[in-house]
Amino acid sequence: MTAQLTSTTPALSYNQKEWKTGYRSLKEEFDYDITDIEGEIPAELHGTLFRNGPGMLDVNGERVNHPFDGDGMICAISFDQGRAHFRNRYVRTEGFEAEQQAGKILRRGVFGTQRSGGPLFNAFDFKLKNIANTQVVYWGKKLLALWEAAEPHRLDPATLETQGLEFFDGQLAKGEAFAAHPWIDPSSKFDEGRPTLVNFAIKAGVSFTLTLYELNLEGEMIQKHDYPLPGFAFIHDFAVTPNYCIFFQNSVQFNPLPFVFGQKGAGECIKFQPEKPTKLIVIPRGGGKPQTYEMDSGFVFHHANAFETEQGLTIDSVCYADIPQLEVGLDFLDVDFQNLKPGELWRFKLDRASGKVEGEVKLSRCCEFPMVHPALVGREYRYTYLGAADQADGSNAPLQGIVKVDLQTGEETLWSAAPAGYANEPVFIPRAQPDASGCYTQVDGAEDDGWLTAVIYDGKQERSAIVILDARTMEQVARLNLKHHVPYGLHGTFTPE
Ligand code: 3ON
Ligand code: FE
Repeated sequence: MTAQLTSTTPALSYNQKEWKTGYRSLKEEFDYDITDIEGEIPAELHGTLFRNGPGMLDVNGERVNHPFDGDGMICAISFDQGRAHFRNRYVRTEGFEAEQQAGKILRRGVFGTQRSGGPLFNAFDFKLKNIANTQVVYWGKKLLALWEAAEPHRLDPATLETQGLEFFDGQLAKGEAFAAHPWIDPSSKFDEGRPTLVNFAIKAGVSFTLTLYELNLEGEMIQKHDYPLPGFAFIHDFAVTPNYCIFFQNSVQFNPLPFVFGQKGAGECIKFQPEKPTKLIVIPRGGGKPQTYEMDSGFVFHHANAFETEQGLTIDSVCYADIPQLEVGLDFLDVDFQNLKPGELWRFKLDRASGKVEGEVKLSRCCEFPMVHPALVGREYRYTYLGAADQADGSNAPLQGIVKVDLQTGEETLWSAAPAGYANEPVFIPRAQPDASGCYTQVDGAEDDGWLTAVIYDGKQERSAIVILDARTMEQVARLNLKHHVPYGLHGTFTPE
């Protein structure tokens, strides 16, 4: 037997000083062929990985209060015959242009960024700055940059130039939102089995409204339904199955006064109420009556997937025991990771007959940004891939790896970039070619036969790389070193065109 030395304070896999440097604005816009490549880019990998995230985290040295308030910057990494090209460009939103021109912060942000000049300049200013920073999706021959509380911005897919706000032929009214979490249903019952894009919006106010949208392959809106939403709602994502849209209405309280008087952002006035249940809202996609169920409280931003079962529904989500919020007045760069509750992957099962929802932890390693095979959205599936902490002990930490979870066996496989590397959302790209629609509508071969791509920030070299992993083995296939850093991003999509 070998004696094991145990320590009560295990060494951290990350270095907060290095981690922080990933949150510097990227002020240049690049356009170049990537030449610094380790390993080989698979020759069959063809298409573009679009990513969005807050790239501008200060205006002339005046910093945003929270990274979610940073202006949206799109990266496009195109793969063709073993080669890759990088391009990044800011979304020219109205607010971005005005602030860059003025050289100071002119708009309040939802997460506490204030206009220059103190609370008096912020009180009674309820305008939202559409920062287009959360997701980017190519649909109906349009590239759309999304932010959940406003209209999409349309971009040129080749140059990433901003073309203006998108209203889908007048189907979206000015001021109406189109959330940042669309799902592509690989075979929609509402369009003769063709793929459709399903999305939602929350309209805040004295009373809240939830809107569901469905767009066909041509980008035309084929369904739009409004539902009243009782109580205050902060809903970032949803899940979709062939027949339903599924929402978790986390139990939160909103105290508008600090927002009204210019002291806090609206998002900072939200308080989690762990003693109150989360509402599970199930809405028939054809426009029927919503059903609401109650479940144990928890805070959910992202859902991995959902599918219909004989008993009801199964929903897989990243769930927190408390809303991951910063202490007011604390610089987000000084966040105490260990003090926050980690995200965990949960499986929730709704039994319609009893109306009961049972939850079970599927991965207690700290994780976020779940991803699944695109052809299995809304269908029974086996694998999900997430950004994950390096350590397996379940404590909160920055994401430093990509984890594959086998939901059938419970097996987890980690690829880690620790100690210098920091990860975010993985995007799964099937090896098999998409069908004529340009969508992946079927699993051709094994569900995990494909690649995972992610942007990894190296805190020692202070620059980023794109990694390509083999999703079957979770081994690195290639690492494409960029010439600069990319600030930690949010979401992205792959388009095989
Ligand atoms: O509920 C009302 C309606 C509404 C839509 C009030 C409101 C003002 C809060 C609101 C607006 C919400 C907005 C604009 C939310 C934006 C969210 C955003 C930009 C990002 C969310 C990211 C979520 C996660 C989980 C990120 C995780 C990041 C890491 C693990 C680190 O890389
Ligand atoms: Fe999100």
